[in-house]
Amino acid sequence: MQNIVLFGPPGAGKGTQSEYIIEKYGLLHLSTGDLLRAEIKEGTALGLQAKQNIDKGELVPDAVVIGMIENKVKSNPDAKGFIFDGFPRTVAQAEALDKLLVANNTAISGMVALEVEDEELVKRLLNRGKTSGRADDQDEATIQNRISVYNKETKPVADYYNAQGKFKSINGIGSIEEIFGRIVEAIASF
Ligand code: B4P
Repeated sequence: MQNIVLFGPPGAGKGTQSEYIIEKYGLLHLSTGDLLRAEIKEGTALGLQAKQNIDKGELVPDAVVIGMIENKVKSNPDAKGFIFDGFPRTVAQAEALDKLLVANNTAISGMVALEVEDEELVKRLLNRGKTSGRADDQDEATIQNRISVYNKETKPVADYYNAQGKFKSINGIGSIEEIFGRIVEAIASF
């Protein structure tokens, strides 16, 4: 089974590149951002709680996202593998994911990190905010908060996989096709 984590700051292109990865490798796409936005759209209790965190640029509590991923992994026993997009975002989430995969007789193959500088992230997200309708993309202070939460809580996840020899970092600036080419090279090295 091939299980890839796509990593990077908000707006680095994780969602964008995931679509190409799914098509090439036939993996199942698990985006915690998409799953949470679907809960918000349906107006579930989980969605209402998550919306309060997301709109402020904060992370949703670990237990909530870990529970969602557990359900998805367990309900897809025949998947060829998974692309984890935007998850894990804390070391506690990474530890929970490792345990979950071991229980399912599999493991993470590797993590690919997209490197993009802050100024470009802000530009991309404000630009997406013009059409996405996402409150967290529309206000520069909220975007800056998302970037600082990433630096504090999410960046250590890269060290977690690096310590396991499962980390590759690539340049996330360039055309979508160029970046995808770099991702394919990184995946081939796992
Ligand atoms: P996510 O939905 O994961 O999204 P994201 O970080 O905004 O963006 P992504 O990197 O996928 O960007 P995209 O490809 O779309 O998270 C949203 C929120 O949900 C979080 O802030 C948090 O509150 C919550 N959440 C999610 N997962 C969680 C977890 N595990 N734990 C706790 N909370 C969680 O690209 C962005 C823009 O850039 C697009 O407009 C795109 O067109 C553009 N773009 C992409 N590639 C480009 C390129 N090469 N050049 C120029 N522009 C490009």
